[in-house]
Amino acid sequence: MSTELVRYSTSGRVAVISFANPPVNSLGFELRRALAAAIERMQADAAVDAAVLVGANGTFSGGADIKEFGTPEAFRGPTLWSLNATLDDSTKPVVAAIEGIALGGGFELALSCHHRVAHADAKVGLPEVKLGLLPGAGGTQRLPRIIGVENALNVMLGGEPVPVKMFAKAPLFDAIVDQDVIAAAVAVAEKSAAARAAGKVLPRIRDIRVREPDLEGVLQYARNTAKTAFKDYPAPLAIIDCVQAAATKRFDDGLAEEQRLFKGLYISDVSAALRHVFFAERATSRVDGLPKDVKPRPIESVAIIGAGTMGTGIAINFLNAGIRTRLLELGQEALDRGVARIRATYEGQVKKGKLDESKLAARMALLEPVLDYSGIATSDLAIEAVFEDMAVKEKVFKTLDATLKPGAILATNTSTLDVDHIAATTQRPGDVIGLHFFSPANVMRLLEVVRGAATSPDVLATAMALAKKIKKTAVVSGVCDGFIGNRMINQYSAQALAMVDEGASPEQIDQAIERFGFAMGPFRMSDMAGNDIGWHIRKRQQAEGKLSRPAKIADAICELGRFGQKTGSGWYDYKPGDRAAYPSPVVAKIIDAERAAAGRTTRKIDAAEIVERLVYALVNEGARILEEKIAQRASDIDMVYLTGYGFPIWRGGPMRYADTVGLYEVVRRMHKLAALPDADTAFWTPAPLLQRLAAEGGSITGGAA
Ligand code: 3H9
Repeated sequence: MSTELVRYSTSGRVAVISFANPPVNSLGFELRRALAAAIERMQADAAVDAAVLVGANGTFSGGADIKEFGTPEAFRGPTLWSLNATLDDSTKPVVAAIEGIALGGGFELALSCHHRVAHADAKVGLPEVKLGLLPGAGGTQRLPRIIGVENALNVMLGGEPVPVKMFAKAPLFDAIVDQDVIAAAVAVAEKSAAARAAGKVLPRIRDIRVREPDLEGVLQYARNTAKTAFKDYPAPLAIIDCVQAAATKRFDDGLAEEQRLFKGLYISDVSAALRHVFFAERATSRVDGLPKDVKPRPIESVAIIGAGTMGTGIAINFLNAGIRTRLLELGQEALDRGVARIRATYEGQVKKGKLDESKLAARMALLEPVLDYSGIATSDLAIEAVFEDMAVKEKVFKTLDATLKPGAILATNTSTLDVDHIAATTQRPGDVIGLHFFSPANVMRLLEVVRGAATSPDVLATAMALAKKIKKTAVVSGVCDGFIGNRMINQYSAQALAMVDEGASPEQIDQAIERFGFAMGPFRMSDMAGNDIGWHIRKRQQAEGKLSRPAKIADAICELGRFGQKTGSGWYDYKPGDRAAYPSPVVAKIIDAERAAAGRTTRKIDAAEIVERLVYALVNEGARILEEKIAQRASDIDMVYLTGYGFPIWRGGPMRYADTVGLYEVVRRMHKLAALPDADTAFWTPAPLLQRLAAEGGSITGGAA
């Protein structure tokens, strides 16, 4: 196997060692072993004086094999550490020839070579921080030596791939070329071998001394920034510690410090969670049951029905992606308002320097305001974003069905309604799909793609491909009330409301869950989204006989017109021009009155209970959603919560969090919650899937707990 991974050839007296491990040449055990063997062969090969290391298929390497992390293979020798040490010990010069990307351990391998030659379009970087790690194969020690402390900190704390051209002035690269990188690297290798033959010492980054006159100041600034910007992440501070070691200790001591800190991060919950997110993000695009040969339909023009906040937000996504977009509204005034809202969004971006005037003009030129359905007849896709009411949606879909050309896809942006019912109102249920955008639709990354019972495979494939084009994280959901995200949030909100009934204040609840890491607690979130939305849903559920728990306090607040930020008051009070939420005496009075009317004895609810009840409400419903196959996999549920609901990314999402706690413990705590005064025992019955996995000692996300 190892011979397939590495190809050894020669160019004159230079060995060209080409390595491959598609798709990104990650440095898994087999490849490391093959590379180590090739370097040894080169050392012993009397016919060569130097070597070039090059990644096959136009890319150097994406770094250590993240799939190996958490398995014994990750550190099975030869490790990256020993591979780099072999290069340090090499008596012949080795040149890294970099095309495409050299990231993480891949870049660290290149830094261990004596020389580096890069293609002008290549990018290098140390993205370990995004996985909750630090560059653990010498990166924290070598990079400050070659590009300086401040630049190295920026690369390592930012984690983004950096175009090599940014380093044109640093001694990082011997050459940056537009053409044949291997030929250029061979030339550098020959020159270096000749210099060595003439008695010159081989250049090694490890032998350079770090020079930073204001080391203390630079490190202090970095630490202060890291403490505020990444408060729940341990990796950035560890990176700064390593850089300090690079600047103050001998190379080998610095390397030992780097390894020690790397190992600590490697076994941390935060890193395990972030690694889970890395794969979860990529797994969302895999759709079960979709034939391999299915072809997405071409989408050249899109129509959005409804020019309200949601419709215009959705339109912006397509305009940004360069897709012709028709915006339909039946009244001129509402249409004008919608167009003005889109323009104002772009103008805001121009003001902030995020967009230039020419792009603004180009995007607005793609927008076609339309007052009549006949104006959208030739669109390839129509997305309805009208009022959340089945009768209204039915009417829209009947009209769309009658107007749009055959083969056009009809999508609904409903957040709760039955997509199958909507599809059944048309003559083309196979062409109907749910595209549930989250507000603000031009900002939020999440898109729930709702697969109806009749949705055709190519319609689903089209939606997934289009989501990628408009840079959304698309998660496939089956049909149910609220789909994945809102169905779960209903349970979470129910617990939040129940805790207010039982004795907690909205601000206590918000603070507890925000300390856990949520971007916003349930009451602040409801005030932002609009309390009338939940009120409207509760009324519908009541009418359908589906309202399991009345929410008297929430209803009373809405009856006063306290819909949230947009009306200047909600669960909290707001001041004009200020988004800060102030505890409301009016709400406190309503709460007291409702508690008294219900004859309740209240109790103090501590932060730990608040967090458990909110998060386990999500977990339990998530498990049900998984059992019912509404979600394809637990990690999809996590992506919904990370990209749509402000769940702390470093906890990996609700399902991953449950695995971190341990499912046995989660179930045990649910039984405890069921035994509390006023508890809804049915609510806290663990989903059968959770019970089974807890009994088996299993995990729900499939990863190591
Ligand atoms: C490290 O190096 C630690 C060392 O410092 C110390 C060690 C001691 N491993 O993103 P894509 C897969 S930590 C395994 O869709 P793109 C990915 O899962 C590592 N697999 O493509 C996907 O698989 P699938 C530091 C990897 O073109 C496929 O490749 N390195 C790895 O949009 C395509 O990926 C990083 O953190 C990997 N390292 O972007 C780099 N990388 O098709 C992480 C990718 O089955 N990777 N895969 O879903 C990236 O940033 C992007 O994937 C990359 C390509 C820019 C490389």
